[in-house]
Amino acid sequence: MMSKPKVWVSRPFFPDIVDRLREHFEVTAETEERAFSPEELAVRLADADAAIVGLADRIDAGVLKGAPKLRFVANLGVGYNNLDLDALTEAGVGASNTPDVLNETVADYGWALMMAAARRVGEAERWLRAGQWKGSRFEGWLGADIHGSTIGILGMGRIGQAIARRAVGFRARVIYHNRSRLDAAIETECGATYVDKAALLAQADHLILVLPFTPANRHTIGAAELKAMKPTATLTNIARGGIVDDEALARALADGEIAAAALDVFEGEPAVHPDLLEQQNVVLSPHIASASRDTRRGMASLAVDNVLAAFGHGPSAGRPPTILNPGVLADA
Ligand code: 8YV
Repeated sequence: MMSKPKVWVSRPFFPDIVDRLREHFEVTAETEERAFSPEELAVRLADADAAIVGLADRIDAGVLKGAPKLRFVANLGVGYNNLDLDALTEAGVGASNTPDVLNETVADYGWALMMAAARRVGEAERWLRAGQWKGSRFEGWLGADIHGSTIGILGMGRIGQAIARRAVGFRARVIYHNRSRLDAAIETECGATYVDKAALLAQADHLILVLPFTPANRHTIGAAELKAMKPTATLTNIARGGIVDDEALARALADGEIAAAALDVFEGEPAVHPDLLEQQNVVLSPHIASASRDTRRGMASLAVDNVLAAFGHGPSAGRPPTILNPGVLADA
């Protein structure tokens, strides 16, 4: 009997979903969630035919050198800046991500963070828990309104569009900037107006970042951009750490250049810049925008579907549903 191909699962998740692989694969699943060094990755991938990885697992040419049998890598996330897609394609390895299944959940959380920053939810709770609520001050805890405000979205992909659609009930105006302008019909449906980056920074009462990380996007929001924002504005980052210069942001928050911020992602996470930890007017969240029960199951299931399909199993056998480099399979 031919032995089953081997799949390495880099972190523990929903055992019933991982079990779907067992009929066709020999599964090695890590029991602890942690980051692996390139050397550790190479050891784990040495005889793997497929892998399910996450943001902390950097798969590049060096790691691929130690993984001669690898044919497919499924990433547990829509953002895949942890994968060197060119190197994977070059090595003939297919790769997939988890788009769409998380759009609405991440959009919900973007609003939650933006509203928490605007209305100072975290700060106020910390104050209450510290026993400081001795009486109410009429002019205490003043925040910024969301309703009737101008919401600026930088990066208008599927998640950005889901955020824009939610603005209707708040009677908020939505402006956006993106590498390319959306079709007029989509702009109308999302109720969003295209502006250049300078206008976005100058006009937004609440700026939210939803763009993918590329080396060119590093510190897209730095000291100069923060200075260009309104002193009453909030900034929310649910995209990737590194898009914001966290040190410059901490300074801008301390100096009152903007009113508040909310961050789900950090450059160098899980480490958080110490200057941010000093600031009260920033909501800090441990990269959980997609973490609803249903959505994390949907992402896991999609990753498993991609691996199964890449090896000719399941309803989309031969056509991994969200493959990033389909040419690789066509060439196989
Ligand atoms: C993470 C994300 O993948 O989808 C993305 O790009 O950043 C998240 O959904 C998730 O936190 C699992 O690590």
